[in-house]
This record gives sequence, C-alpha cells and structure tokens, in this order.
Amino acid sequence: MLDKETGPFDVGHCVKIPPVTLVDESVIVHRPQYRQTPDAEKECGIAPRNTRIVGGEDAPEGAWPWQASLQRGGHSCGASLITDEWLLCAAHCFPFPNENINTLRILLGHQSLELENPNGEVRTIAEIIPHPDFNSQTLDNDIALIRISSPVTFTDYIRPVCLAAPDSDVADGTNVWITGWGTIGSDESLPSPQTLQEVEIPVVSNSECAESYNVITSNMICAGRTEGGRDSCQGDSGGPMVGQNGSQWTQVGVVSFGRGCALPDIPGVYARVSEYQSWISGRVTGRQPTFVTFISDGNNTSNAVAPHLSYYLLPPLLTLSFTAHVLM
Ligand code: 4AZ
Repeated sequence: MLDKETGPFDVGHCVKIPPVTLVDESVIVHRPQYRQTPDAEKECGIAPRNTRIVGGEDAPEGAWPWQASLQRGGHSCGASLITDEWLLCAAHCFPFPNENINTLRILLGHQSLELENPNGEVRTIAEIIPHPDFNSQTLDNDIALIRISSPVTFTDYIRPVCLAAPDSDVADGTNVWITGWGTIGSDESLPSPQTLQEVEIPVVSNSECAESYNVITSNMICAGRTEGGRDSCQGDSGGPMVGQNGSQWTQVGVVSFGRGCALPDIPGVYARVSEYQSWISGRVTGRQPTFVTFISDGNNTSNAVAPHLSYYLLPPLLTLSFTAHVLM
C-alpha cells in the first residue's frame, strides 16, 4: 500500500512502483566501487538481457533473471534465486507454521503473471528455512531460505544473483534497484498483465531511518527519497534490492516492511543481506551462492549530466592545474 498506514508497519507482500523518469544510459558510468572476493565466480549477478538500465515501470523481459514469485494460489511474495535450487525470501512471508508447503509454487523466468512466459519455469517447494532469530514484532532477521523441489538450468532469463559479503559497505546515497509484482499504490494492485516492476531508490543511513521507526537494527538497511514517490510496497516483500558493479548485480537487501509506501521521508526497510553469509552458507546444500564485497561511497547518483560535464570540465581543469604548477 502506498499511503495507507496499517498499524506500525505494513508488513506484507510486496510492491509499489510509481512512474520513474527515464535516465540516460550514461548513468551507468556512475557506479559504486566494488572489491570482489578473489575467488568469486563470475556466474552470479549477470543479466544478459539487461542491456538498458533505465528507470521505468515495466522491467524489460529478462532484466532481473533472479526474480521469483512465491505463489499461494496467486502471487504472495517476491524471492531471489541464489543457486540452482535455493532462493532468498523474507521470514514474514511464512507466517503459518503448519502451512502445507505442497500448496506453494515458485515462478522463475516470468515477466508477466498473466501472459504466457515462454522462458518461465515453475517449481514446488521442498524446504523452507526461516531465520531462527526472526522477530515478528520488530521484524529483525526478516530473511528465509527456500529450496525448490528440483534444480533449474540457468538461461538468460533464469540466473542467480550475487550476495553481499559481510565486509560490504553500502553508503547512504547509493542507488539500488528493487523489483517486484506488488501493489503500485494504496489499494492499487498491479494492473493487467501484471508485468514485473523495477524502481531505483537511494539507500538511507540507519540513523536517519531510525527517525521513522521504533526499531531499526544493524540487520536492516533502508532506502527511500526525501520526496517519496518511489518504493516497494505490499506484495514486494521477500524480493531483492540489488546494487550494480559493472555488469554484475549483488543483492544487498530483502524487501521487509515500511510505514505506508513511498511517503516522503519514510524509507522502506530491508533485511541487510551482508549480515547473513555464515547462516546462508551453513544452510544451503549443493552448489553454494557467491558472496561479493559490495562497496559504494554513495556517489553513484542518477545524474546523467555529470559524466558529460566531466568531459567538458576536465581539460580546462587539467590545463589550470598544469598552468598553476608551471607558474609557481
Ligand atoms: C508490505 O506491505 C510492504 N515500502 C513492503 C515494503 C514496504 C512497505 C510495505 C516498504 O509488504
């Protein structure tokens, strides 16, 4: 929900994606600096179809190949593929301890929830592991693992995302992307044909975020704009918040909760993925997810002007400093 408050938190299922201004491609010049763990495989975080990273509403087909839908009859939560048989989700997406998991489904490689998805796969669920320290009051540790019943073969449309390693550092101001099939406004469900939505939002520091909520722990990361208007919302929960390093995408957050959606100065709250490497590694069987150190100084603002500016400003500035040296 966008502007309706339902108690202290709107916990739910995932997303509101308001219209977003198109951004020039040169934006991708401005990206966070990353250090990648030396042994990191190149397999994760690659979106071969995501050749055009622009703001917008409908995500291009295959732009976010790790995006999954958890279905309880219909769409219930988002999730992200981290290996060929494991997904990351939110613990609050599993509020019924005695739920029959045979009734749940995972959709992969889907762009629309209504149209034919020629690149789509459907799986049943073999195992759900909510974080043992999930606190349903504060929503601390709102993270869960899902094992699907049989592995998927990676394609351009179904691929795992990289996960943020513990030494990651995502400064406030870092632009991250959030994707999902959640609501696009207050009581406004995603219209037919329910195309996956994407939105780019800056990260907000935990101290600033704590001004909007009673409890913000170090296991959480927040994102939102002063002016509001862009956010995750009901139905996006469990889905990924990712940052970009060149052609590689790393998940830094899991959609968790918020007060309303897209309200000015009220950030959305996400589980901080970099806190969970040992828990994830200890529980995931088979192929292991790839953890990448994601470091951003927060200066990757979506400002299409800056890269061009630098072209024009650099030569005169160089000339100036050179002149100054010679003159002194
Ligand atoms: C929800 O209801 C929800 N803007 C998820 C995320 C946010 C708000 C609500 C954050 O699932």
